Amino acid sequence: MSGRLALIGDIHGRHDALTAVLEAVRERGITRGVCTGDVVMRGPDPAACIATVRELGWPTVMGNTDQKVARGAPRPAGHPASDRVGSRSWTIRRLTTGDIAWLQRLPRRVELTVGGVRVVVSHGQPGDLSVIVDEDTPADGLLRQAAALRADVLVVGHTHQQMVRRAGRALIVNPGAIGEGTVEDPRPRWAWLEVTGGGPVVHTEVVDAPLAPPRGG
Ligand SMILES: [Mn+2]
Repeated sequence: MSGRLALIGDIHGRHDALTAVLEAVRERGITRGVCTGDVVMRGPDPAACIATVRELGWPTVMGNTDQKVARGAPRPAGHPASDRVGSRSWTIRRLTTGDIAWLQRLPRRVELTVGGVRVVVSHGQPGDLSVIVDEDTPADGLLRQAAALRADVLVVGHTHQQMVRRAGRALIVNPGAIGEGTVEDPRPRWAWLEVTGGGPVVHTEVVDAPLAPPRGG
């Protein structure tokens, strides 16, 4: 049993970065993938990002910024928060009702199998999409969660930090952010899962693309 799965997420309305990453995915010949959410907000191209992710058809979980935008009810035009590029209200105004409905329908969790390996995807900690999973998350807690979900690989987003950790026999992976890198390095990041006879292996990737620095938060 074998297979490969692209891991992308935290796109944050940056279609230039998304395009650069999907080109890198294509160059690897990978056709299957999942998205850890935060498709929109803060970047300038929310509608294009939704269109591209919908067209990919890859399972996508809801991120905290997707959830904020999915609530709808933007502030009135002319309000300072409405005019700021990438704000919640600004983002909502650039989306169709179909886009908003798509965001509202995003699941909190996605489960799939790649080459016999069970993969579970959640934006944050499974059960709470805003709770961070990172290098400091206690291993025993991760171990319990992975066991409860029967996950061989748990894929998360939210921190924007690329991470591959082991918790017992499970791998805990954050592919990093496409649209909002770290202050030190704003280049778009992604990862891919490879399943061979030896079990699951995660490869982390950085794309050399000239992108604006992150705006934090
Ligand atoms: Mn994010």
